[in-house]
Amino acid sequence: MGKGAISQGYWKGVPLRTLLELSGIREGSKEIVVEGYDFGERTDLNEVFTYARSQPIEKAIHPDTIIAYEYNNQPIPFKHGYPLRLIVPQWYAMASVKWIKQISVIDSNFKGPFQTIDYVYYPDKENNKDAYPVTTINVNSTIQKPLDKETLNNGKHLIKGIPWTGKGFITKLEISIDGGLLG
Ligand SMILES: Nc1nc2c(c(=O)[nH]1)N[C@H]1C(S)=C(S)[C@@H](COP(=O)(O)O)O[C@H]1N2
Ligand SMILES: [Mo]
Repeated sequence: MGKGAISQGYWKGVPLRTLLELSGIREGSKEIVVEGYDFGERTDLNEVFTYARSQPIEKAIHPDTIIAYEYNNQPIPFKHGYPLRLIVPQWYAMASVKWIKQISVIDSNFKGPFQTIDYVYYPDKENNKDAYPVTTINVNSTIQKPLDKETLNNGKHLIKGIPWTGKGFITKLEISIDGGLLG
């Protein structure tokens, strides 16, 4: 990891599910598209797009998928999505659309560039073969202590860190001091 910043906070909102229960969903519906107010010209497509992303209905009705209106018991700061922001737990942050303008139920697979061009894994560098969208957060961890390049004296040292994952729970922690060479 490079100089990755991590933050932690408390989001409060209305489950997207509650809104969908109120509106109802027609048979044959497939995905929920959430669009933000921000827009700009994409130089690759020579067209103006708003930031919009979709998720399958099954994901959208998860009780933790919320339309947030508070962050740490305060209105969401503007740059983080004021007044309303989608929060999609377990998925990388690109799914959590800020500055919500519109929510739509569609009966197809949304093909917006922010999920068909950007935020896509391209296993084959040369072409689009086997490309698939970025969704669930992979197992990851960060070591908080000792610091990178810190010089340690002989003796016992406390190692501190945080592991996380989008799917399931962290059940086991392993530390290697030889880059995993001897396990
Ligand atoms: N409307 C809108 N929502 C968005 C984005 C965006 O460009 N526009 N960027 C996404 C991406 S890629 C990330 S990493 C997060 C960043 O959220 P933050 O500014 O609260 O850290 O917002 C997501 N939601
Ligand atoms: Mo991002």
